Amino acid sequence: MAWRFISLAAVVLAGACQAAPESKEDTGSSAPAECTPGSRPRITDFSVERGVAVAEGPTLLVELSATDADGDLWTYQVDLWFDGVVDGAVDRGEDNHIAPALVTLDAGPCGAPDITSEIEIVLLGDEVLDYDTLYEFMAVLTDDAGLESPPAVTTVRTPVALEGS
Ligand SMILES: [Ca+2]
Ligand SMILES: [Ca+2]
Repeated sequence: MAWRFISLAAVVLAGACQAAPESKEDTGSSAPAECTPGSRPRITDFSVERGVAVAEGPTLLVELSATDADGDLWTYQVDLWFDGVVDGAVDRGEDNHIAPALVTLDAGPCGAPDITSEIEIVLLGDEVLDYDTLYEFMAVLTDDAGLESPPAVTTVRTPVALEGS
């Protein structure tokens, strides 16, 4: 189906390549030896806010932070779903799914334990997301190993239509 919006992803990587200064006293090299694959990522912060108006229409700004003990968020994907019923849950359907592109960071295995992602959604029309309407959004983050985070849910009221649109 043709989506009436576009998505842009940007990322700020925090805490990359910092060996956790835990008690184990290795000499020499650091993090990788402690990095055991297989932990699920966890979303630590998730918000959807009204963004700005660009030429194509008003935008929503999705901000999401996540952490993963095994540091494999150097490649990850954020999937979003939305619905209009604020009940703390959103079905994983196809018609209510927004799938921004995969994000790949310049960090080696185990080098990306914490990420913050900003995704801008441009509302190009009212066929998918109505203007000036309260929606519930759910995010699920998938790490490099394909492990999914537990879902995070938030709400946002979409912007009003631009003049003349
Ligand atoms: Ca992981
Ligand atoms: Ca819901």
